[in-house]
Amino acid sequence: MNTRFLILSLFLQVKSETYHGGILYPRPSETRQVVSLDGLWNFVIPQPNRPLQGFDEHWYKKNLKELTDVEVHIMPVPSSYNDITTNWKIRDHVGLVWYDRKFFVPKSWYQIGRVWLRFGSVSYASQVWINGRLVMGHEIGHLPFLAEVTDFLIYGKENLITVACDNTLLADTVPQGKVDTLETGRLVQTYNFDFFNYAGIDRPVTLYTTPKNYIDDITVATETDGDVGFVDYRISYISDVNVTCRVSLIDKKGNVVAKSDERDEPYGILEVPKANFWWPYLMDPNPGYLYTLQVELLSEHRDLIDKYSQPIGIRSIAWTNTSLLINNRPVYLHGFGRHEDSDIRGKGLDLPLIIRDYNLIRWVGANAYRTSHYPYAEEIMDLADEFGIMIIDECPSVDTEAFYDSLLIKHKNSLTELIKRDKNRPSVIIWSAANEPRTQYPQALGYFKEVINHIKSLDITRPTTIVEAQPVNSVYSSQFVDIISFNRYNGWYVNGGNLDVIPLSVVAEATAWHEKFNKPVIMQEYGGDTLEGLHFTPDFIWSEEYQVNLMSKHFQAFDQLRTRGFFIGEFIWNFADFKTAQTFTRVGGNKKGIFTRSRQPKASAHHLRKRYWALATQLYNATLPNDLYNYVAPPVVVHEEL
Ligand code: GCB
Repeated sequence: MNTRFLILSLFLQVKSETYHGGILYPRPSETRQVVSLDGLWNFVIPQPNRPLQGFDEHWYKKNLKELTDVEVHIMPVPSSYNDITTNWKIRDHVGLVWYDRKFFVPKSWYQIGRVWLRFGSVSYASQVWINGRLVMGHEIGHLPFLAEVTDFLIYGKENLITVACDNTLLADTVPQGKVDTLETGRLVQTYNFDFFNYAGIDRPVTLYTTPKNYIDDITVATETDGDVGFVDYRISYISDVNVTCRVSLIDKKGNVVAKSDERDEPYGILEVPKANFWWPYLMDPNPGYLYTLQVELLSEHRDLIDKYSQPIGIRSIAWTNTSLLINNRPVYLHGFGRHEDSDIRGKGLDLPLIIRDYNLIRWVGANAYRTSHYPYAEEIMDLADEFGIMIIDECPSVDTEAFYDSLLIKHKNSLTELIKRDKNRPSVIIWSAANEPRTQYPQALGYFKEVINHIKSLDITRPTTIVEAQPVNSVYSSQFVDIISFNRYNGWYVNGGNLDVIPLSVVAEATAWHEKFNKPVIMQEYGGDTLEGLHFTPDFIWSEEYQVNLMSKHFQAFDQLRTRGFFIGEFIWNFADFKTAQTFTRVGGNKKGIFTRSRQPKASAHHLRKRYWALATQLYNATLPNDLYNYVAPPVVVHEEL
């Protein structure tokens, strides 16, 4: 039996009540309070032969801790649940799992206005109850969702929150998967994408308040002209009284540098003379400059009703058929494909890990990465804004094999939610509609035409891409995008063991993509699996030497391509080793990282660091770090012949 059928049918019943407003990140202010529900939750998996046990027995009305015929675990939130216990049946479970915890709501919140419940993400589908009453449902992982819960709470008392979470992937989920039944009757989840299908409440859970009349959403677009910055804003609010919106732009020192005029309309353009532009890392000594857009909802008598502060960066993006420009300067992207992945917590948000990752990204001299193959946590994106790392923001569509109408609807929904979430981020410079769909099928034509049109209907300020893996002459999709992206594993899946062929193949393929579509081209993935500590000279596949030499051959190709004017980026696969499904082609996961899964450098990381810093020096005059090269000998002095 497929457990998803039930959860989805219930899901449909609540769908019409699902919240359709903005999904602003919960931030405390003079008018808003935020309380975290992260911590240790109770966790239960139904009995193996009773996948719907939780629904049959109304677990959402009970304390999971008191159940007697199932094992109750303690589960940290946020985290993926798969690798926390010692039980493979939990790691490989397919279908519903249940979480609950108690929490206290202060009496002072009674009639405070509104109380909201927000999940950073739950993978894959979920339903949420408070005190036994269904509050909301959400499908598609890696994206936030929220609902107003004012009338569901008991004020000044303990409350119960219950979450049912279903990790099943089918033909019409984003991403697609398939459920098979083994001879023993156990369900197994299969999928073609190459990362472990981690599940659970993997991002923060927050309860927060807003006044009854409140700021619902903020949309910002910025432009630059000389040293003047322009901030175009639109505020949406919910109010049953007449209100105005006072908008102020505040710099890092706390000075108000621009503000709305006396009419305080919910839209307008702020002009910032001598603006500090948001620059990418290494392009400017002061990258990632962020202002605060302070929005105040005011009553007719100018009393403060609600206040929300949104970080923004002032920058422009433009693109031609050969280049991508930030603040009117062409950029060359040098970075990675990545994953949200680490030991034990899986895809769960982990602050020490994400700070370590950004320290490594900056150490290695990368200026960009792609959120392969799904949207990353908002806390991760905040750091990209702050450090000036350029992001290709990918929705969760990966390895789509068949194009159904029902899938198209969900694919578009995932983009609606992603763009709603990330539209104000200066770091986001390209929307990626999908990774490696089977675009050689004619159905891909109508499908991707609609997907790209959908993105354009939501945001025309950023270019779009689809990351292709099919040969250039067989794709039905890339005609619709602004920037061509392709993945190719020369020296690995293609011509494994034959590194000498790489420069020729890469130059030929990148050139063919440009000639066919007349658009800028990025190589989004190249690389080879490498077991740290395995050494061979001459190089041999899987060794550290092989990975280094495979990279050098690509660097030669990239440098040739850079002279041709249309090649705008190189992304190695992958930043770090990561877990995959169990298969004979993967030894403990995918090992194409230049860092290990515990974030230590392989030889390739040192090698890549020399290239990325050399590029930054050549292109943007960045100063080389003084530990880039180890001392070997005094510089060789060449004596002129007498
Ligand atoms: C790809 C995929 C990526 C895989 C990678 C590999 O083309 O986009 O998800 O992990 O190849 O290592 O096979």
